[in-house]
Amino acid sequence: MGFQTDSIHAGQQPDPSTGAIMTPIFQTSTFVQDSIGKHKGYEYARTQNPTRQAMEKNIAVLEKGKHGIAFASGLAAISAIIQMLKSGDHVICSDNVYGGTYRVFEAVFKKFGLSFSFVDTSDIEQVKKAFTAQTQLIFVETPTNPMLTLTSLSAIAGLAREKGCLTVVDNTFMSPYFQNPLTFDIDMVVHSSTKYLNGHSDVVGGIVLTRRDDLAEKLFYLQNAAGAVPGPQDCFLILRATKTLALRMREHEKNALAVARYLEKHPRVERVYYPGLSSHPQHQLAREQMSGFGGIVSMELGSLDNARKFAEAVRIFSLAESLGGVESLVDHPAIMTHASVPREERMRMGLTDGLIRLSVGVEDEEDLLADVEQALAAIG
Ligand code: P1T
Repeated sequence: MGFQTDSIHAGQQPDPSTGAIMTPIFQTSTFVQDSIGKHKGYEYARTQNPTRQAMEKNIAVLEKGKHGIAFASGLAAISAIIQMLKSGDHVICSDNVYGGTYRVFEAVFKKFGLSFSFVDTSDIEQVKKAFTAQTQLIFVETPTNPMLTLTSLSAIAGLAREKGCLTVVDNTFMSPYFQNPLTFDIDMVVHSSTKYLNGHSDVVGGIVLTRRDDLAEKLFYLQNAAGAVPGPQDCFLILRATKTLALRMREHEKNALAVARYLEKHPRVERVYYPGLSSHPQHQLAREQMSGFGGIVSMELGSLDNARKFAEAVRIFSLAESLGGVESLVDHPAIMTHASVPREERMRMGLTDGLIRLSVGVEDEEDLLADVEQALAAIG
């Protein structure tokens, strides 16, 4: 089936007891059993919930996977992946990941004897060098948040096969509509479904997708055993939202490309980061492994003062953390989303105090361009 047909139908059937075309919100914590140990496949709502299962199956199909395992947030999903490891294991991670991902690895999991090397995974030689005898996992964000740097999916998958370790790609920025890492032989994909999958800035959620039965079994075990599950209403909202994912992503991309092209010509903007621009150093790789370029554009405004003036002047864009909703947002990564990354690390990656990240929404293109124009003029 095509992506849009799957997004509307996969994982869902009319409710057998009523014919309701939409999967009901099974707002229940437990399920009545016919006799001791005799039940309809549902025992307790941390373990199984029909609304959650429909959402998991739907997104598994969209990511060209077999299993979806949902969590209460993107970070809960990432944490479940790390919980598959044991004390002493080593993880190689992209140096520019979401600040919260960096923080949970460094401030939480390190205490349990795991170690993490943050390297520029866009350079496969650096990944090779980071291997130790204990390396069990490579965690890649591509494109990265917020520098929009790409890592070659086939290079990472090939190296991991050679070395016998697992691979994870955080595909939050592209959504399953523009990139499917599992088709490149990546073992697991993770999403903050808070972002494009839900798309309406009213749910926090996360999900892991995989083709491998052995990994799914471990993740379902951790979902129940550690218990960071999403509630049924949030699952319903995400399931509703994926029906329009393709439509939204096409509009996000159209507007983002228009904004990026406008910014590229503006004298106040020192640099624009967007994989859809031919000036992006990895534009060719973007064309090879993604079917589009997404809705996030970052730009260098030269100083914190300029960034602050821009963020205060926007009228349609709102200054807020998060991304991927239908409404446009502005983020200042250094002080907001990536504050937990040490300053030297940030500077090395170009994540400066003058960097602004735009999550370009699906409002009218001309209104967004006019807003950006007047906000840049406010810099003076
Ligand atoms: O917020 P949560 O649902 O827990 O997801 C964490 C997460 C994971 N991966 C990526 C690539 C992300 O961007 C995020 C969350 N990011 C933001 C809140 C942000 O504004 O960048």
